[in-house]
Formats: sequence, structure tokens, C-alpha cells
Amino acid sequence: MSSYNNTLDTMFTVQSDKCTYSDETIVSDYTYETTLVEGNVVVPVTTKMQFRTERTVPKVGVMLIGLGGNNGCSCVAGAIANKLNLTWNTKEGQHKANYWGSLMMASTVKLGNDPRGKAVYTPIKNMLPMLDPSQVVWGGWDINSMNLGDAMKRAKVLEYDLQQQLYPHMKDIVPLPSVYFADFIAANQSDRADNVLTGSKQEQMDQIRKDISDFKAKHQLDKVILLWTANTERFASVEEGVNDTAENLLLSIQRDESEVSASTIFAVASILEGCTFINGSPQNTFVPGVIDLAQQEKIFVAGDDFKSGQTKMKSVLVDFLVSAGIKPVSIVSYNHLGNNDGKNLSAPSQFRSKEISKSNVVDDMVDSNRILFDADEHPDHIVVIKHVPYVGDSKRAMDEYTSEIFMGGKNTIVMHNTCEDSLLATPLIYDLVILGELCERISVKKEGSDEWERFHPVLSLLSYMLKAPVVPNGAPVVNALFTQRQAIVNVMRACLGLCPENHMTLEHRFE
Ligand code: NAI
Ligand code: DG6
Repeated sequence: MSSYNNTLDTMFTVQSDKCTYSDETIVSDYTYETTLVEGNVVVPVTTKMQFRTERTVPKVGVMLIGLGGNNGCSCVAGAIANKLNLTWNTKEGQHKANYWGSLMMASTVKLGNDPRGKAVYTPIKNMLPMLDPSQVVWGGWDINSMNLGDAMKRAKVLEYDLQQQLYPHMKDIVPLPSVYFADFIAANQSDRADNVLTGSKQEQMDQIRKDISDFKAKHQLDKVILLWTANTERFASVEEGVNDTAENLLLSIQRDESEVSASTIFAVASILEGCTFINGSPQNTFVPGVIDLAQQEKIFVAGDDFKSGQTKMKSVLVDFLVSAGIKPVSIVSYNHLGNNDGKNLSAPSQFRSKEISKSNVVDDMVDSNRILFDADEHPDHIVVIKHVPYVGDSKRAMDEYTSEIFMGGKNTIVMHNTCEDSLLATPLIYDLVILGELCERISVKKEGSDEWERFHPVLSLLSYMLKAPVVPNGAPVVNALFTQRQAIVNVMRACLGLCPENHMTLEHRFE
């Protein structure tokens, strides 16, 4: 056994004339290399640019919409448990708070090689100055008035001994009254709605804006981020004159237009308050008017729908199959779950929102291989979701992938995934917030320009955590998980003036 330490577990500095540190910023010189293909002519293209990262991690508040739900209360509980370094006992022994399942808090990246040519890894969180979820001030809204201590018990997600320790820290956190339009979520949710705002859509949106600014002032925050982890809504109908432009959407809110959903009200309020808005559910919160407004106000929006279990596997497995030259022809995905999310999704229009976000996830991989698939050809892809109360938050996902292989052969992979749903989703909330906040501190200046530019307001770099990534108009949607991850890692490397990780390891391939 080697005692070789392959991990650099401390903050590091880059020594290079391409990377300059000041007290405030890290500025890197970067050559972005791409390949242009025009007909059968292929041209390497280089673009010189500088990346600038602000080093001070601000004091951040996160306001969750759906704070009292399984994800919402597990998220706050997890951050408190980590902050207090809690341990708890189960029949299997003692457990300790951690951030496992969070890309940003619990994964490592290859940084480089040591002088002997051996790979050295570092936690992603050491790459650049980043937010720690334990330092975040958590708050938000729910249509249900239950305090988070009791909501945590109702969720039945965390172990009893841990709940007992967390209860005193959670019981005084009470969700703010929320915007509730009964028509957008399942009718079976109506008995939860005891904490709702009244008044016109405009008045409710004004109240949400006030809640954000009060929260910011009360906790002396530098910035606030909003994240929707409330029930899945039905799709809003996208209509000319209603929600097609920022101006029309704002006018629709003023005149109480029925097709403006609660999640869209929150997104608009967030943008107008200058706060990044992230959508963890599948519905089309980001109607064109929201995107237009985000672009006008230069505020980040990112969505849709946490990619936590079954879809994450799919975005790995189908990438593997297609990139191995194997043709998936039938993908059948069953889910059954017993939590309140499953109950809401048992209604047809809410199921439809989820079905759409779960179904598009293989498109980019299928489109990448014209040897296997004709231009308009797709695998059969079916998604089924059933509510089975007994299994609670322990979702069962069963998938059958049938592929055509060499010489007319068939290969069938069957998978059974017992997903503790909220324990998979909660770390994604941390990741979306950490990465979203970091992106607010990164800007780029292209050669020949005097202007520092931020990322496009539609923040597609967050796609790794999302089932149906919303991307800037005209940009390709990438679902393949490791491509998404590599994009995040290589942007961070660029911020430090380091080359992208290319996995060539030529130093080990020649004598
Ligand atoms: P949940 O049903 O336990 O929590 C949702 C909460 O939202 C409830 O407390 C409900 O009262 C509240 N709510 C509903 N409408 C609201 C509104 N207008 N304003 C404020 N609060 C409102 O659901 P869970 O499991 O926490 O999931 C939340 C969302 O995340 C769902 O849309 C789900 O589809 C999505 N999601 C969950 C994943 C998971 O693995 N748990 C993964 C992917 C997405
Ligand atoms: C039924 O699948 C319930 C859903 O809310 C999922 O649990 C959630 O969207 C996670 O989906 P996936 O496909 O990432 O496991």
C-alpha cells in the first residue's frame, strides 16, 4: 500500500505571469481555444481574454420558496447540522454531519501532477473563494405555516436522533406567507394552504419584494438569492401580449392576468430586487417575459428542475452508450414515491410538467451520433410516476434501457435505484447557490475590449444540477453530466489562468 498523498487539502496560489492576485481580485490571462467547422473546412480559433474573480465572499441570504417542504427544511437542517458539527446515532452507529452529494462541498478535481507525474486532487471548494452553506442565512416562504422544526418531523427525511438535536434550532423559523394560485398546483395541496397572501397579483408581488428587502436589511446581508423548491406547477400558457416580453408581463401582473403563475411572480420580484433566481422545479417559470426582464436588468436566472437521481443516471448512462457506439432504442423509467411531491405529481397537469423535464434529457446525446441515429430518430422514451404513500421520501426508480449492439444483437440494462429523494436533492440546492453566487463575482474582458462582462443572465453553467437546463437563446442544451461538470471545472481553472483538464497525460504515454 502506498502512503502517497494525492490530495492538496488547503487553499493554494498559482505562480504564473498569467495569474495576478490582489487583495480584491484574481485576474488571469486566458487563451480560449475552439474549433470552427465550416463545411469540410476545420479551423482552430483562439480568443484571448481575461477572467476576473472577486475574492471576498459576501454575506449571503438564501430565500427558499417552499421552505417548509421536504427539500426546504432538509436544506436548512443540513446547514445547521454542519455548522454545529452534529453527530447522531442510528442502529448502524454514529453519523456525523457532512455535505456528501454536493459537487461544490464534497467533490475533488484533478489540479495537476506532482514532480513525479502523479495526479494531485483538490476539493473543488478550494479552487476559488466560495460560499459555505453553513454561513448562509436561510429563510423564505411557504403556503403552509408550520415551523421548520415540525416540518422536519413531518418530512420524515432525517434520523430521529438528529431531528431531536435540530428541533430547538429549527422551531422558531417560520415561513413567510406566500403567493398561492390554487389553479397552478394540484388540488390535493389545498389543505396545506393556511399561510397565503391576499390581494391583487401586483400587491402580492410588492409584498414579496418587501420581504426580500426586509430580510436583507434585518440580517445585514450583502446579497440575497431566491430558489424555488415549492410544489411543481402546471405549465403556464405562453401568450402574445401576456408573458412574451418583460413589458407585457409586468402589465399582466398589474391587471391580475390569470396565466401568471406564483413562481413567475417570485422570479419577477427577485429580478426587480436584483437577486439571482433559481428554479428547482420543472414548470416554465421562465416564460419569455421573465428572460427578457432578466436580460434587461442583467440578473441571473437558472433552471429548471433539480437533477438528483434517475435523470442523473440517465445523463450518464445514455452518454456512455451513445459515445461507445451503442444505440439505445427504448428507455422506460418508472418512479414511485410517497412524499408530498409525489402526491402533487399525481395530478395530470403537474405530472405533465415533470414528464417534460424528465424526457428531454437524452436529446443532445442522441443528436451527437448520426452513425446510430437518423436526423429525426429518437429512442422510445417513457416516464411513469406513481404516488405510493407508504414509501415516503424513499423514491424507487426503475429503469430499463434496451440498446442495439453489434450485428443485430440486443443489450438490456435494468436498474433499481432506491433514492432518498430529499437527501439527493438538498445538496443540489447548496451547489446551485454556491455556484450561482460565485458566478456573480466572475467577469470576463475580451481582447480589444475595455469592458468587463458578466456571464449571460441565463446562467447555463448551473446545468449540472438541473434536469432541463434553460440556456441563452440559440445556445445548445447540454445534458451529458460529465460534460456539464467539465465546463464548471474548466471555467474555474480559467479563472486561475490554468489550462483546461484535457486528460491526455502525455507525460505517461511516451518513453
Ligand atoms: P414538498 O411537497 O415536500 O415541498 C414543497 C413545499 O412547497 C410544500 O411545503 C408546499 O406547502 C410549498 N408550496 C407549494 N406552493 C407554494 C407556493 N406558491 N409558495 C410557497 N410554498 C409553496 O416537495 P419537495 O420534495 O420538497 O420538492 C420540492 C420541489 O422540488 C418539487 O417541485 C419537486 O418536484 C422538485 N424536485 C424535487 C426533487 C427531489 O429529489 N426531492 C428532485 C427534483 C425536483
Ligand atoms: C418523481 O420522479 C418525483 C420527482 O420529483 C423526482 O424525484 C425528482 O424530479 C428527481 O428526479 P430524478 O429523475 O432526477 O431522480
